[in-house]
Amino acid sequence: MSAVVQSISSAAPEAERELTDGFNLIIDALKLNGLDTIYGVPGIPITDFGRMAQAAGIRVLSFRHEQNAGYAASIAGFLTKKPGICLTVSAPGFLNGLTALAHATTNCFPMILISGSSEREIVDLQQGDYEEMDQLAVAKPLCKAAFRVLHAQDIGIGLARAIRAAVSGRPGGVYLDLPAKLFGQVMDAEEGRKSLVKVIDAAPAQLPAPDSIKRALDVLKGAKRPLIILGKGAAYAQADDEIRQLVEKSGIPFLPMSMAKGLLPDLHPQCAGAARSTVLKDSDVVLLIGARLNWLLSHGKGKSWGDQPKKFIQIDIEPKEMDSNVEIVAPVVGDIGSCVSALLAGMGGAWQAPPAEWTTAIAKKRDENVAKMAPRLMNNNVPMDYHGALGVLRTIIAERPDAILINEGANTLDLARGVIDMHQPRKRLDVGTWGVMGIGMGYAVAAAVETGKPVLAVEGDSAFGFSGMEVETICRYNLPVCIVIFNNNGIYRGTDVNVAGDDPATTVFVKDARYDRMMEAFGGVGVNAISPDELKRAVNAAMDSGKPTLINAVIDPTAGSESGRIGNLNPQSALKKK
Ligand code: OXT
Ligand code: ADP
Ligand code: MG
Repeated sequence: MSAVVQSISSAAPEAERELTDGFNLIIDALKLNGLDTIYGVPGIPITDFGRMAQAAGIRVLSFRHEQNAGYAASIAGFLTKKPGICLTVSAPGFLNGLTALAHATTNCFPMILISGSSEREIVDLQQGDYEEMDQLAVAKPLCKAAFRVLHAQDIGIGLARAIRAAVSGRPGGVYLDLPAKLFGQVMDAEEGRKSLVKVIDAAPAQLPAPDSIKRALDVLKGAKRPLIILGKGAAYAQADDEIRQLVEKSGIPFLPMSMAKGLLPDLHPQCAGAARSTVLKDSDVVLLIGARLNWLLSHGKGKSWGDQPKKFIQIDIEPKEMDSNVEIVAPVVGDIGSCVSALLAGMGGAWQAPPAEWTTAIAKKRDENVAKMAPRLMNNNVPMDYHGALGVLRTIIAERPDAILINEGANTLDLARGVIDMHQPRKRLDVGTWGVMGIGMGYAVAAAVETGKPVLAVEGDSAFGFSGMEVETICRYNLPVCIVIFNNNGIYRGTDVNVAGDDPATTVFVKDARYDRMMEAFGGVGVNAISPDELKRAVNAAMDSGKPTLINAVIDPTAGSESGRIGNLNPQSALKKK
């Protein structure tokens, strides 16, 4: 039911009118479009709006910092295919949320950042209003679309445009600017109701051209060493059955990008995750499904891809993505569900499996790598190394395949990605396209809220620090989140020394810090674990109880390497080597 703010009566009873206002119209518009959760931080001018939204049945989760609320909204978008909503105050709150909006856009997650803003007349004359900033102009280059609503009667259309922009085509972040004055604007309730828009078919199917399907199948048929790469776009698309059918019917080995792990289980016989270098180098035809040829795939060229000629087929909803780094010989533009279905239909009944020589070579490499890693995962060393600790977590995720794994850090990220097998789609959430630190607690809150599943957040000690205050949020909402901090006393390692003075080196933290006590401060469970056995017991207890838990896992400070597996990206000073 639409909210009605008041009824005013003039002298004549027939002139009695129901009124609504900006506050209520925004709430009604969100609800009408099934947007039932808001992640944000209250304050002028949106405090009352948050209260009223909560009273109207929208779940409003208050964070300690807008960036974390924004990351929560971004991953809510990824998990649900509906735009995640982040709500902030003006200027500084807006800017705090903006990093997450840019992150959503970069990662192709649908999200709407709604920020209150100060008085337009004063802002535009730069007369020094409270939290003055031309937020629309600032947001524009960092998101997919940006809109401002000045009149209550435009709220419905404004939100409809924001929703469509966020979820249609390549999903991304949208900014919606709501000046303070808008909230209190009053209008006739019936007119207000009529002004709302229920967005129909916000992300319509985009069918691929039949020629593009034929071309792709022709290239695939000619392959001797084909490979399918699944990216997080494939996970986002929720076309899990079609993708599985394509992989299994074709018999082609597949390589999951990190957030596509589990789309088909990592233990699937066709999974080439543990033979990554081999398949990139030696493949002759590569079918990309919802994965860009960006830095994470070495731009499709160079040493990682070997010197054999490659042919790329790419499925993507964004036509401009094609040929962005190397030539795409068979672009297939459309939504992944439709494209994969069309490929399946075109494959017909009899599809020639790839040559056994290729698949057995991959299986051999994979088995070698797995066998090499296996004994390292079983160690019970004190202090723990990454492998000992991760071996335990890998078993826990295998036993609880529907739990959501959140992962950030450098070594903590790169090693966990390889060690922890995923078994179901969209269960691994991590730093994404930018390799950004700080997604941890925001993602944890949203993952728990949106899915109702238990969450295990595996965090480097540095990574955790970017959003650590949200442990209070996790306790406040009593969410089933277990945080494991791989505490090696610093960024990459805890052993750096400043050779020139008394200050600590730039990458080290307070030695032997007890992050578990942060959790206890807010009523959650804190555990200090020094061995893999202790870690296992503590995580299992947390996952069984569903109580907010933080485990300080003490990791050997010498165990990590600079920047994990991407140390090659660090520029080097030639002078240093003199
Ligand atoms: O085939 P080969 O032989 O090559 O072997 C490969 C696989 O086949 C094999 N493999 C397996 N073997 C056996 N069994 C299994 N199951 C298996 N699975 C795979 O293993 C190898 C490797 O496989 P992988 O990992 O798939 O392959 P590879 O070559 O690594 O893949 C390349 C990439 C690029 C795809 C991959 O490396 C990747 O996805 N990397 C992402 C890296 C990333 O994003 N890193 C985060 C950023 S690092 C840095 O920027 C940090 N900062 C700066 C900072 C950031 N980021 N953000 C902000 C806002 N401010 C500052 C900071 C501050 S990290 C950081 C904090 C770090 O400290 P922490 O305390 O948090 O963390 P610690 O390091 O733990 O201390
Ligand atoms: P990864 O980092 O896992 O390699 P990327 O973020 O680079 O994945 O790529 C995701 C790609 O998926 C983007 O190019 C995006 O346009 C595309 N994409 C997202 N959703 C869909 C969809 N429903 N259908 C087709 N392509 C999609
Ligand atoms: Mg660390």
